[in-house]
Amino acid sequence: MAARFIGLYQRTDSGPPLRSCKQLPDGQRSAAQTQHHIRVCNKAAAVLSGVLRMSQSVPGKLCWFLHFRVMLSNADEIIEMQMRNDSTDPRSGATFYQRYHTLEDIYDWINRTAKDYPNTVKVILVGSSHEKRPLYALKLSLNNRPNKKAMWIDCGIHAREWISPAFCLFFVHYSLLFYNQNQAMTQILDNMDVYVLPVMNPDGYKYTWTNDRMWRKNRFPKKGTPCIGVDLNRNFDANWCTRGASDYPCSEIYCGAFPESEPESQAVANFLRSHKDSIQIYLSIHSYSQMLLMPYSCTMDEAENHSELYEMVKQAAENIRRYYRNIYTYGPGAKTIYLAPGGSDDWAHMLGIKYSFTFELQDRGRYGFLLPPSHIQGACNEALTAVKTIALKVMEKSQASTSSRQTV
Ligand code: 0X9
Ligand code: ZN
Repeated sequence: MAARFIGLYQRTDSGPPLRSCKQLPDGQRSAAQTQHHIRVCNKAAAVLSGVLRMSQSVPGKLCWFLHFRVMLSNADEIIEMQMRNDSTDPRSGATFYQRYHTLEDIYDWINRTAKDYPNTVKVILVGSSHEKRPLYALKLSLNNRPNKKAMWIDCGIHAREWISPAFCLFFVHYSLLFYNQNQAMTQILDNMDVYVLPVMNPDGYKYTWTNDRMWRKNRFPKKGTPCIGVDLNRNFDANWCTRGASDYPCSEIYCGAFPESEPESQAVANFLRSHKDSIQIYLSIHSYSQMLLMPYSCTMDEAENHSELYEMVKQAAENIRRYYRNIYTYGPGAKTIYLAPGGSDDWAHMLGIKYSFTFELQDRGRYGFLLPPSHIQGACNEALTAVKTIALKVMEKSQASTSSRQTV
């Protein structure tokens, strides 16, 4: 049975994490921002990232006092609208890249793109998921220069962050369309290949379209518990499962049985390991909260190239602000957001990919994971600005170091 969402909520207390609560009566779906206080008992449910999730009754007698504020009272309608938007609705003027897409549509799009650009786009099967879905990455290679460096971008580690795969699709489209049109893009693609993995967690993504729009983890069925899924961004070997991750399989930040226990994280880690000499930049796209994060998230320690990374995210945020009047915060993950070990960005950095980042795209909480399709374009443009800023800066640094080596 699909989980139902009756609203987006913000907790106004700082009580313990909710394990149990009761469906709100209809009468309580009142105006946004009004404070509510209710007693809730014997329902498996949770308030996660501002979303009050409901499911069936559970035995036991657990009651909580819940204090909350309604942020979005029509979450179910919004979800339905975003799914309807996938089919070509003649009333909607939105283009393909201004809509969200099902996993099947994304697979079709991958094949179509490779067919349409046979000389520049190659499909690479990097692995497969628990439920045996393929993990396809696209390699964009705009010329055959020898010893080209590369950038890796992955999207959709977290299933419910739909803007993330939407960005990967947009980025590929933009690169192919604007090579030789946009100066920055041309320079970047002349100097580096780009690997784009549009959906790193296909099982989870599929599940958000069919069962539970707020699903985050993969779909690993843990034997001996009713709980499913590992948080792939806690499953990499970077201070794995320390503070900021959980070894409790029902947790949203469950780290898995051991580092890279999951086929999805292992596939990405294997690919990066075998291409680490060419891949210079690692980018992982998430949402939401408008942040440009750099290592480390798994420790409060500073990365050895902290200052150059900080300069890059700062400049990227300044460019977004200048061009789009939108605010992004930036800095090392642990200090900017929270301690979160086992993440792909920290692991890639420790592997030697020194320019490693996580972007948290729009918004700052108004719609959260339910970002309306009409915001896709704006969110993607902002992220693209950050990608360009960082890639150009990295190129500038490598060119400077090559020419200084040549002059010595
Ligand atoms: O907690 C996460 O995995 C990311 N935030 S999200 O809301 N998209 O879940 C932040 C990831 C930052 N980087 C690492 N934790 N390594
Ligand atoms: Zn995420």
